Amino acid sequence: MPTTKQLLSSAEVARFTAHGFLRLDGVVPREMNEEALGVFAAGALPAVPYGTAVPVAFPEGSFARRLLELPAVAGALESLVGPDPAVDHHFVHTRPPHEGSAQPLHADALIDVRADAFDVQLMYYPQEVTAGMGGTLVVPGSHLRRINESDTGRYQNLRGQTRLTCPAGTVLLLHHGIWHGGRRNDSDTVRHMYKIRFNPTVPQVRLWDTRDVDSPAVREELRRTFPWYEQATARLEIHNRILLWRSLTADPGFDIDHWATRISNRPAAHAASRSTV
Ligand SMILES: O=C(O)CCC(=O)C(=O)O
Repeated sequence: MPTTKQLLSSAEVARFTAHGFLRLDGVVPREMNEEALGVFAAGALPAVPYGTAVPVAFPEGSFARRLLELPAVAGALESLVGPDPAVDHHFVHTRPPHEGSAQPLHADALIDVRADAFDVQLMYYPQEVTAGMGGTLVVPGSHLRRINESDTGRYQNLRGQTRLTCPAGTVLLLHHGIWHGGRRNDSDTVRHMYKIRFNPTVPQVRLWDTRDVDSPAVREELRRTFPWYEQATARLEIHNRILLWRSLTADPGFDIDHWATRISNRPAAHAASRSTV
């Protein structure tokens, strides 16, 4: 049945599962981008207690609520974190012109070992971000490599990292574990990025348009490796994605090249549990 919401496809969710982020270029209209710059410059965002429901955090008609109601944003968010997520926190990150130093590479999380749930972070850029403005650095495929917040700060550059340049009105949706950092703003322009972190309130299972769930594109996305991966450890990254995909699709048999099946095969344990029934 065709969906009226702009939900993501399975291939797009698989891409998110492999990359750890999804990019929606220029989805916010120009008038809203102009309005945002005024709202952010005035520091006029309300304080939101952790775990507040979206309608309470952002009343109808507020800037944030309208941002979240844009069909492309609403559909992608619902596909990843589900309907009615809670707002963990929100913040406007402002990089002043010629600020002199970059933010160290980090993840916005302590070691987080959840294998079947994740928070989604929305990053919204109301201006065009040029190379000189120090766009957000993201390390694709880093989100499932569990780290402790800023312990990655000693890494200066990793092969395959991306430094965001984008048109005004771009939104990124990121897995909470992604390694990222604000780069140094060498331009004459203040750069704003508005971030909202969302906690799921429902199991993150088949929340998107699953009509293409068996398409070869899904496996192609999940197999992807990134230039900074070690030769062997790359397999662990794919293994972790398999586990996440099993959980997201409620398909405990999903596998790539038998990797997860092989290392979870414990016939003796199964036989013992059968004999106690
Ligand atoms: O300023 C940026 O581009 C990124 C900042 C950020 O995500 C953070 O401080 O956690």
